[in-house]
Amino acid sequence: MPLEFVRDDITRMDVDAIVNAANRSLLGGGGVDGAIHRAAGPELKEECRALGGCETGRAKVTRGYRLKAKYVIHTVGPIWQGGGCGEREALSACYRNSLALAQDMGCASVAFPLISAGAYGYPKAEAMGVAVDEITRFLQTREMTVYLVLFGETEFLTGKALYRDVKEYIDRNYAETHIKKNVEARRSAAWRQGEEEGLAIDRALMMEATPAPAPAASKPLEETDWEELLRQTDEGFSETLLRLIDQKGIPDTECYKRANVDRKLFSKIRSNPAYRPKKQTVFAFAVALELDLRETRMLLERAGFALSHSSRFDLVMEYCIRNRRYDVFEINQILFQLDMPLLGSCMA
Ligand code: AR6
Repeated sequence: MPLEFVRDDITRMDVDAIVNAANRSLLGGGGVDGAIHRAAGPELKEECRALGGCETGRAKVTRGYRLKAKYVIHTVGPIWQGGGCGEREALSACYRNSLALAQDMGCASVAFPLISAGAYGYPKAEAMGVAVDEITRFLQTREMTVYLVLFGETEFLTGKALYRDVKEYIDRNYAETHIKKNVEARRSAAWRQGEEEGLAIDRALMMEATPAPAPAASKPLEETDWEELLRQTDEGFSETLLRLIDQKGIPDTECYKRANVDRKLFSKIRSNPAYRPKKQTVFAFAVALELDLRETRMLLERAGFALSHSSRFDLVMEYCIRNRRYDVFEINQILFQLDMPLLGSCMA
C-alpha cells in the first residue's frame, strides 16, 4: 500500500532508502541514528564526514553499505521547545526534503522513523500527524511506497478523541453482541431440556432479546440504484466498484489514492471482473467513495463479506463510516494502534 505503518526496526527494512533522524553533525548519535550507523558499518560515518553536516529541516543522502537499503537519507529534525518555535514547519520540511531526495535517487520505496519523536522530544501523536500529512501530500501526485516505521511506539493515540470514541464504540457493541450470543446459547439449551418448558423459556427470552421494531425510515436517494444493482446478481466486486466510481464522479486516480491502493493493483481490479479483494481493500474503497453504511454492506456483499459486530475490525469501520470519518490515513492510525489490519493494498 502506498503509505503503510509498520512496527519494526528500521535497519531491517528491505527498501530502496531508509531515513535517518540525525543531528546537525551527521556523525552519528543515539536512538535510530546510532542503530543505523551500527548496522551500516563504519563506512557510513566516513561518507557522512565528507558531507559537512546538515541544517535542521534539510536532508542529505549516502549509500547504505551493510544495510538492505541502497541509500540512507539523513535529515535533522527540530528539537521540541513547546511548539512555538517553528517546530512543525521544520519537521514538515524534513519529510518534504527527504521525499524529494528519494525521488531524485529513483527510489520506489522509502522508510521513515518518527523523526524528532525520541531524544528531540516532539510529542508522538503530533509528530505522527506531521509525518502523515506530508507523506500523503507527496503521494497525491507520485507513485512510491512509503513506510512509517514505529519502533516500540505503543499507545501514541491515547490523547486523541477519535481514538477514544472508537474504542468506546467497540467496547459497547462487542459486549452487546456477546450478550445476544449468550441469549442464543441459553435458548438452545432450553430447547434441549424439553419442548414445552423450552417454548416457555424461549418466549421469555425472545421478549428480552428482540429489539423494538425500527421506525420506517425514509428512503435514501440512492436506494433505488442499489436495489437495481442487487438485482443484477452476476455483477461482481470489480464491476460494482467501477460503476460506483462513475456514479460518484470521482476520477480513478483520486479514488485509488484516497483508498491507499497503488496504481498497479487498481489496474488489476479494473481489468479483472473476477478479482477477489481482501476485506480491507473493500473497506478502503468504501472510505474513498464516502459510502454510507448501507452502501458499504452492499459492496462487501459483492466481494463475499458481511459487516459483523463479532469483529472488532468491522466495528472500527462501522464507527468511522457511520460518523463520516473518511480519511483512510486517520483510520489507519487507529487500526494500527489497535493492532488490526490496515486499509489499502498494493500488488504483492
Ligand atoms: N527503528 C525505528 N525507529 C526507531 C529505532 C529503530 N531502530 N530506534 C529508535 N526509533 P530518535 P530524534 C524511534 O531519538 O528524536 C540521536 O541521538 C524512536 O522510538 O532516534 O529525531 C541523533 O543523533 C523515536 O520514535 O531521534 C540526534 O542527536 C524515533 O525513532 C537525536 O537523537 C526518533 O527518535 C535525534 O532525535
